[in-house]
Amino acid sequence: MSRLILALDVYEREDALRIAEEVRDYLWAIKVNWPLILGSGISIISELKERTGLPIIADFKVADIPNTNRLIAKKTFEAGADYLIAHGFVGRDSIKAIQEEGEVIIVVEMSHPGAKEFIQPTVDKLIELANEIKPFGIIAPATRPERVRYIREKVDKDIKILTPGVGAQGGSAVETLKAGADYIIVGRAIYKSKNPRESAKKIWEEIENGA
Ligand code: U5P
Repeated sequence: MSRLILALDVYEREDALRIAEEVRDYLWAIKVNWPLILGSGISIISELKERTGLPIIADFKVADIPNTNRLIAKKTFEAGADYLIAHGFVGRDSIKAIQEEGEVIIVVEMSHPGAKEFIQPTVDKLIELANEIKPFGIIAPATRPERVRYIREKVDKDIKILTPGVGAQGGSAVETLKAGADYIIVGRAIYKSKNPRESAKKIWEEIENGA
């Protein structure tokens, strides 16, 4: 099974469906984020699922009180999403409210430079939270393989590590997998390329040969 996840951050429905169909053979899942939902509506989730047959990860980075998290989660899973990404820093009760509706993925450390300001100092507590409530997976930064290694050592083996930051943000798929990541998330390096299928194939081959 592939270990590549496409971050499909385009606005237009037609672009999203075309790119998804072109690259689906090299993917484990498709991640949708606010740009696509705001551009094309929530129905794009079920359309992508029908066209590709792949799991859909809704990267809404939900960060609210338990009741609002539950309301958001309910609609997201009803729309066909298989996983919902949420922030852990809002506390256990907020995450548990999502888990009552479906599978959650918790952000433990983000990939951008600013993640060092507030999120990185909180990582140990977020790992503790993950080990306690056992989400499907957690998000860790492909831009900092040494942090992926640190997180992998501390987080339970059965919790998957999903890592954005490969390609446009400078991270390497092979280095990130060697550090212990389970899945690589790639957006611009695929959907902005002249030939998304070829670009996805190249990264898939790198993953298969290098990990
Ligand atoms: N994403 C990150 N870093 C994080 C969490 C999520 O890049 O720490 C998301 C972005 O919002 C985007 C994708 O959807 O992963 C990465 O896209 P790209 O940099 O490969 O284009």
